[in-house]
Amino acid sequence: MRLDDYLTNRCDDGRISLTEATVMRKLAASAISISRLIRVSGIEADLAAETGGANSDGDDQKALDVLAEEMIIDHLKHTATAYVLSEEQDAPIALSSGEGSETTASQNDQIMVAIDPLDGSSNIAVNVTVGTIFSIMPCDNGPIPCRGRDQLAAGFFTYGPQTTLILAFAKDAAPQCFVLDEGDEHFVAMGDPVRIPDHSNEYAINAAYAEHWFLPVKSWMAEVLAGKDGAYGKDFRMRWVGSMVADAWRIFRRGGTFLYPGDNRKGYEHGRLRLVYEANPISFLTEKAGGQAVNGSERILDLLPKDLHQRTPLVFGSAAEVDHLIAHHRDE
Ligand code: P6P
Repeated sequence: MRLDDYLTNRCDDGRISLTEATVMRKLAASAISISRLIRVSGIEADLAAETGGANSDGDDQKALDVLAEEMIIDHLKHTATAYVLSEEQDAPIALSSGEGSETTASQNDQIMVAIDPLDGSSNIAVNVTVGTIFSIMPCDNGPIPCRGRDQLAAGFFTYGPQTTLILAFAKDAAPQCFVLDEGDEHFVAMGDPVRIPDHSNEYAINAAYAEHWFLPVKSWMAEVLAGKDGAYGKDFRMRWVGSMVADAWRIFRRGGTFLYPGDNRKGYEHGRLRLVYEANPISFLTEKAGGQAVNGSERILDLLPKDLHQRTPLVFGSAAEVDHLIAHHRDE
């Protein structure tokens, strides 16, 4: 089934609003444009070049980061999107209040979209999968991000060997995966709704920071590295792409656990990832898929955002392995 029909069906049975369907269609259209742009960026190297600026993360901003954001905003302009909250901007971007909107959205049907326009963009120059993460939220009282549990929808696109999308709406029982067809025109559903297995033998963490981890993560890792002779009774393998959307896509397709914990490096006490436009969308999808997503001891989706760019430690994936980490936090 094509994404367009998938959205029409959900509109027809009242599970999503016309606004949500329209915004999703526009996000998909922007992703197709970004996918094409990335593929030629290797040819036009200046696209992957740095702009000399930095984003809120302090990351060097790439020309593609800025272009991706511009493409998304241009696509969302004529929808009932009141604000875009972007990793690349210090403050929310107000879009025209639905003027010329393609939907007859009343003021109270307006929504806002939080985006990481190009997650993992430092990998573009070396041809590693990157992606766009999005969170669709209600906009009842201005550009104030809601708790992750109150998102209307969330998902991410990956730009790699395939261009893919994983998406869930609030009333969905599980996320659905899609892949862009060979003509680069339509996202087509991939099999059944997603379920993350409770148990897995694959974890993703940047082990280069091991000496900086806090005790609960060190204890969890010691158990994992003990393999079948340890508490888990099985051996594990490690993956770390350096692009969260790539690690996340693998976890949604075959299970596993992803950890970007806080550590004692300066500025990393709360990890590296952002709550509003990285952790919340990923955690929304994770719980819809039967997995767990925590900051170590608390459910990510319960955290109240206090700042658009606030960081949070993030552990998500197979429920049993995340449970073990929670137990270590409780024990410590
Ligand atoms: P490190 C990319 O910049 C990112 O935000 C995530 O996509 C990725 O998982 C992480 O940072 C990589 O961080 O510290 O391993 O370079």
